[in-house]
Amino acid sequence: MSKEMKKILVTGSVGQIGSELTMELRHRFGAENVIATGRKTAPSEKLKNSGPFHFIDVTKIESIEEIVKKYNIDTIFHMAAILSAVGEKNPQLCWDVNMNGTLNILELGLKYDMGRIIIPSSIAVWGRGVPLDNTPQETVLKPTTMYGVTKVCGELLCDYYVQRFGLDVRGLRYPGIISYETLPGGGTTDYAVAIYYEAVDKGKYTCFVREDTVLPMMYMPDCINATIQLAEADFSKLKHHSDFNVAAMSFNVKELADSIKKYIPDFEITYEPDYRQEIADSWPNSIDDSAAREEWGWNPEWDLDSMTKDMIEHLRERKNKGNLYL
Ligand code: AKB
Repeated sequence: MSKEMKKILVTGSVGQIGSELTMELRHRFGAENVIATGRKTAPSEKLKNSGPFHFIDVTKIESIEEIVKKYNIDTIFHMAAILSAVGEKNPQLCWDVNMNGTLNILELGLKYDMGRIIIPSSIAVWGRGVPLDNTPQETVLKPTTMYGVTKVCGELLCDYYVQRFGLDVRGLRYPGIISYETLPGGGTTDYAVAIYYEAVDKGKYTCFVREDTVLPMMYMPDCINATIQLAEADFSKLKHHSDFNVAAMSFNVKELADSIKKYIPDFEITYEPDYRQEIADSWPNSIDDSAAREEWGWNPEWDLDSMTKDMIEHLRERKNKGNLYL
């Protein structure tokens, strides 16, 4: 049986997923038991005022270790990472943060006999030579971005710590995540979030990938559920560990824009593809997540239209209060 999660550390808690994950973990496990950390960006008032927050640098093991010792941490959600688009601008930084950060977390997991560690992966693990539709769980992993390279290495490293040292490490391959609380930073799938903000703000959007670009996507409530559900799964029942495919929906940009037009009929979209098109083209259209469904009961709830309705309602509410971009 897996050990209980009593004192949880979240790295990257100021980021798009980390910020909402931290709030949900605080809600479920007690605010004082979830220690939020970030590197540079100031936390929102909500994050800062709801529980402990510290600045750390995941590339420096002593900076993480100080927090691990101070709070007697037994569980880590390691969300800090450099994403694909920024990673292509600065591949060395991407390697440093993603690989050394992951290694430091795993080493501390061993040293402090931690109960469980969650380290996410991404659809960026795929590249040339995979079927683009319903991409299988087990297949060749040949990414063409540094971010993808670090995610493949990260999965292998995590699985090595599971097999070699018996450390409880779990991870899932996130698709593009869409949300309205915190803007994503530096990813290729960021257009699928920006389009909603600009639609509500200005009624138009210029997209940096073509209209026929299809990628797997997921709404944030499903993403948070998937992450916590995998964290709570019985470790002894898992056949995979650090590389679960998880899918929710797939659509091209035209379908996304058409879904928005149901709520904002005058919405206009134009296309100016840039270097991120090539990254998007190297990733699958849709993925087979039957292993996640079988091993820990994964079952997404949101589809494109229910997500669009919810996104637009929340963003309109924010715009009316004068804080669309927070
Ligand atoms: C990115 O676009 O880099 C991320 C991801 C799919 O991991 N959102």
